[in-house]
Amino acid sequence: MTTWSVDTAADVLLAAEAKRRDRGPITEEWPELDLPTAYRVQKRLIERKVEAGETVVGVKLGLTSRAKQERMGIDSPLTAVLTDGYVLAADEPVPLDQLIHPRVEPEIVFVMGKRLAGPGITAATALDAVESVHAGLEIIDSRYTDFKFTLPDVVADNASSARFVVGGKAVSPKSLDLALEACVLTVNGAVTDTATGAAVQGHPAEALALAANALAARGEALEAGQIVLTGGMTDAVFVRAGDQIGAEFTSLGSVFVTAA
Ligand code: OOG
Ligand code: MG
Repeated sequence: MTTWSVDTAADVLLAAEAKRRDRGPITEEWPELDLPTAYRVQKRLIERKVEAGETVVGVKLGLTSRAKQERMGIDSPLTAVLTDGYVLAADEPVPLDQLIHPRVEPEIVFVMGKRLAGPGITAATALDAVESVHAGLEIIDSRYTDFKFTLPDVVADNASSARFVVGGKAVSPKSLDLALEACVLTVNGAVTDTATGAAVQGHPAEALALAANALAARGEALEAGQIVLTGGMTDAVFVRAGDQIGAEFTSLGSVFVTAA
């Protein structure tokens, strides 16, 4: 029997990640895990990673597209924290031997030029704080069996974060309409899904504004230099040994990951 608290929940999730052992939703054992408490668990989990030597490099949004919301059965966006421990270099294979059941999703990524602090941030103000826009792929790996969770469960699990890749091409946010930016998701060269930036809250800058405002409610802000993953544009695809998965964009360039 686990005596649940913010600390034990963070430790249980970190152990599941380290041991590659998935588990049932924490809310089944600890129904008191509500959304504010879940964000405290997420914060504690990140504090532990920082104590272990990792550095916070940004923020991610999750469940910002209808494709993701329908697949996961949760219709409300969330935020999570990115550390350098999640960074996968462009030429590095997906470390299948360190992950439970990884899935890959295409994302539009922002690098912040200025600090962005809510409340009251609009998409226009948000975009004004962006330095550059990039193609991205996120590798998610829920610590919950079969990716089955409630909103507080997934928030506590730092939104299934595992790895992410940011494309090397930097595009000015002023030079393109991100709602119309198209993305083709490929697995071993075959198209599996397509979307435009409008899939993400109508416009990825709306997702960025949402993040700034949600963070403000918890006394936090986006800092200059931080990376922001705006959320999967399509449903995620499982990655298996030998796969090459690509996100190919109209103007943002392409990113690929391979699994050895
Ligand atoms: C939760 C993570 C969601 C996104 O981009 O929507 C996420 C999950 O799907 O396991 O990263
Ligand atoms: Mg994602």
